[in-house]
Amino acid sequence: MVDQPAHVKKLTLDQLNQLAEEVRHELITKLAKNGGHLGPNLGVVELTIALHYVFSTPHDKFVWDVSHQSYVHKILTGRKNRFHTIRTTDGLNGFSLRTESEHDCYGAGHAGTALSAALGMCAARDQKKSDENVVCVFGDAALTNGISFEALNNISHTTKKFICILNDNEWSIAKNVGAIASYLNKLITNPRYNKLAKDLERWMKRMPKGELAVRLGHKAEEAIKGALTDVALQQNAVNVEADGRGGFGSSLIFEEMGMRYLGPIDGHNLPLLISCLEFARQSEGPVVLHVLTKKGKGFESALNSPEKFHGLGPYDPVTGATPSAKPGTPPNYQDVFGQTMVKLCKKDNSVVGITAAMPSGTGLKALEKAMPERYYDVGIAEEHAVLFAAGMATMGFHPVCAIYSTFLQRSYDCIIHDVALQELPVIFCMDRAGLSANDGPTHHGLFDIAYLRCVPSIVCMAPKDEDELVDMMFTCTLQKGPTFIRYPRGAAEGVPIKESPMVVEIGKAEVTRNFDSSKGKKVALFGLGNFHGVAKKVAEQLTAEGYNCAVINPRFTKPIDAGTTEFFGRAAELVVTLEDHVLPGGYGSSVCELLNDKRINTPVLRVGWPDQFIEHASTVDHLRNKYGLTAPQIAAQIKAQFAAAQPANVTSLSAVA
Ligand SMILES: Cc1ncc(C[n+]2csc(CCOP(=O)(O)OP(=O)(O)O)c2C)c(N)n1
Repeated sequence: MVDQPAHVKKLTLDQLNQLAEEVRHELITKLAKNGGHLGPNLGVVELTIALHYVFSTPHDKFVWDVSHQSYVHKILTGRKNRFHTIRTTDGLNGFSLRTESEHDCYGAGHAGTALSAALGMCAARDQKKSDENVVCVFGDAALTNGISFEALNNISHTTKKFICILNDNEWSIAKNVGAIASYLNKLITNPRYNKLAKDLERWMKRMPKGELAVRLGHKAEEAIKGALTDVALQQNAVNVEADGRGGFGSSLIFEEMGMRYLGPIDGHNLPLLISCLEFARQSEGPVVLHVLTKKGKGFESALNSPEKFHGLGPYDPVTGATPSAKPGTPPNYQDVFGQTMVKLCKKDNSVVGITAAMPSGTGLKALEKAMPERYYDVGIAEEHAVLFAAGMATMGFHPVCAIYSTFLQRSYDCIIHDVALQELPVIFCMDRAGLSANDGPTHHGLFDIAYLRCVPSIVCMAPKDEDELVDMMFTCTLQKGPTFIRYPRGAAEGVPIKESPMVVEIGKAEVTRNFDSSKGKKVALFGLGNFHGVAKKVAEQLTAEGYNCAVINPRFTKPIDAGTTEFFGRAAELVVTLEDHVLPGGYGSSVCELLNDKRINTPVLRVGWPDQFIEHASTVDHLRNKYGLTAPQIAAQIKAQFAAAQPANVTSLSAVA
């Protein structure tokens, strides 16, 4: 079994090609049950094998951007036996994870981080005067990210030895967009930039009898020459005027940044990849190797539908068919969002939709289809998306930024400095607020209430169901300042959506169940967003056990409803807050602050995620159960609160230490 880099190095070219076949089979068959990032990984099979052939991890460092394409690396670094567990409870993580393997030198999940992190490693190596090779693999879409350019700007000033691999498959999750995508296309098709063939040929000729060819067998040398000729022929056939402006531009951006550009090369040609990587390894000065790959290579359905197969749930490993939703399944929040955007845009000319490379994930694709002129995909550029929205808002628009809670973290300064400070009516729709169970900690949206709660003058909401989401979206379009709506991943509650949305009064909670006249202990349950449903279940159980429960749908995390909170704070014997968010700084914290400010002593039980990074798991239910967030577990906690003895009268520090 080939499952260690050392094994890869011993293989002949034929065996390496066979390994590529086997790895593809492993990816296609093992991911079928639970899903995963199939397409991107099928695209980097040869590249990853070649990397492990030429370099030696963990001594050498591979830094994968986003790292959703690191499955092949996992298979080749001792994790083949556990590969079928990927993205499931107690299984492998779907991204690089430092704690998972010594071969994962850097963790990721968000795009655009690899170049900077890898450059930091190079600087550390140079400081230490050690000799590790640092290889950074980043996608053509990750290159649209601002941080990538901040790193590129810095590389040649910082180190002499840095190997970047631009894995260009022309796709982000959707088709890559923007000027950088067009630029890369020019590089691929412009014969003037075909520098690799000359460089590489010269280098190969210098090798005594072709060292590489000796190792891989003579076929390798022929294959390399063949591939080089292919590249040259393909490029020569292209019209140099093809960009429509009399040429292809005048300079190579990477070379202007002080890096040596090699490419473009066929990223599925193993001997060519190996020789280029060997060449890059001995190069003096930072190098960018431009590798052309096909997302989904080796699986017809994935090749035909790169967007669907970028990341998906279970599928048929032969046909690629995915199961259709069971009849009666509620719509996903993202789809309700997308359809509502179309309706709002039709009614209100000031509304536009903005996505940062996530048209299908956010549901904004519906707007792209229905009203493309009101839709903007700005690439993987969340900061830019927010600033762009701010600019539009200054001109009377209500831009809707559809950005996952976790990715919006990156736009924090833009939210404060550009949107909030200028009181601009940008609307933020934060999907995946809460858990993204099989992705794990890089993708859970568990911090947004806390990071937004301290920003002055903004309004933040969380709907209890899809009908309220629509009401809230409509309400946001009527506001004069920034508004935020958080809602979870996946299926909504299955409630009917009203024909016409209603305005939600800002800062007003909804009491969905009041205390009754019974003599039971009074518990006020403030269930935020999707935890409103949990609060209702807790109330049902406790009521059956003789408690007197009220349930409140807070709707707003900023401003919270002071009147309703104060009323129930005074009326109840125990206040319980429930939220799909970390406890520190969350909604429960704001309730505690308010009750404290009003000198109300009613105890508060805060229910939410603990102060730690939550791991990945097969399902949300598994994690809720593990962390005590199911209705019966919460009911038990509430009963324990009443049963708990009064705190001792503390007179010395050591009594509490
Ligand atoms: C900051 C951030 N925004 C959005 C995403 C969602 N996302 C994951 S992969 C991806 C596309 C990456 O495309 P590319 O870098 O070209 O790599 P490929 O999948 O094509 O190999 C996107 C948008 C993310 N991971 N991080």
